[in-house]
Amino acid sequence: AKGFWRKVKILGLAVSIGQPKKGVEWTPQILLDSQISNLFHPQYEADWIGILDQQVLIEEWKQKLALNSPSIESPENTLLQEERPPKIKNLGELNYYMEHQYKSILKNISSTDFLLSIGGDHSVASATISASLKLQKGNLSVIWIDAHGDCNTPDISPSGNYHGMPLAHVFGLFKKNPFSWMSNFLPIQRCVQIGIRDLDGEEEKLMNSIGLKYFTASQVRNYGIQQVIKDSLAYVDPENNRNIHLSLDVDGFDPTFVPGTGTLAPNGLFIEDYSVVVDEIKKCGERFSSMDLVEVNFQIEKEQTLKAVKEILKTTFSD
Ligand code: B3U
Ligand code: MN
Ligand code: MN
Repeated sequence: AKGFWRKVKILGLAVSIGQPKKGVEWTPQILLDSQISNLFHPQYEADWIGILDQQVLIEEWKQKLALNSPSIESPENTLLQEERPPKIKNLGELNYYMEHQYKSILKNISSTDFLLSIGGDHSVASATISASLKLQKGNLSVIWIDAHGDCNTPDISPSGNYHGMPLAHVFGLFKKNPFSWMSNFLPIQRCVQIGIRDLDGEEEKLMNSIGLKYFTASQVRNYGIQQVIKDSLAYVDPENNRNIHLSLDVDGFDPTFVPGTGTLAPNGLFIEDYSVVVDEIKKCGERFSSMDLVEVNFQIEKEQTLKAVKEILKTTFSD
């Protein structure tokens, strides 16, 4: 839009403990070093708030644990550890990390800034969405691009990896909320997913039973992306008055476009699809208020993936 000016605050989320593969935690520093904000149209004034480093925060968490009583954290996990794997792997560490993330967003971002969170794995989304709900006084809808549902609960997750659960968590579907700082939840009808093509059995049943709206990658091909994003926005923002958060898991893209990600799923989206999505969301103007860019793993593949990430950012922050 002409004459549109926006402050973009970039928060690096160097965290990988929501899933088993190393590499995603180095992405924020690599993108900071590649001076990604030079790709943005001058109408966006971009600044890095900083990078939250899991190594530093986990060390801090361990020190606090040692100082306090040994039984302070995650009693559920320690009790059950012998019998079966924990329901959420690295629960104590994730809780500590994401509480910092949540508080850092509330401290550094105003409701008129655009927040760009760069992960890291997709775990971070429950905290970015929870913080954005708080900042926008509950007035928030979410467009979630992913090959996966990320809608497992601890009871049904086949892996125990939290990056497959953040959406179920932020919907308030966990039997018991393990994160005491998290108190803002997203109504299920304020979210739509696009690009879905790899769901777990129980997860799919849950998504269907709660009436979560999603478009599979094959539906995108059948209906066309323009129709899909128009329907999606009409569904989550029927009166054109909600703030929009875009949670972009790069495994939503086709592996030939983004090969550097931990869980590849064939037949995904391309930059042409994304460009249509973002153009449509940008019609919301300042109500397009935040975005996650997650699951980028340059350790798995760097050359094409860095090229792809630059194209994604350039497309997002064009005029
Ligand atoms: N649904 C599986 C796998 C998975 C979720 N998200 C990604 N992979 N990237 C799980 O572990 O919950
Ligand atoms: Mn995914
Ligand atoms: Mn995901």
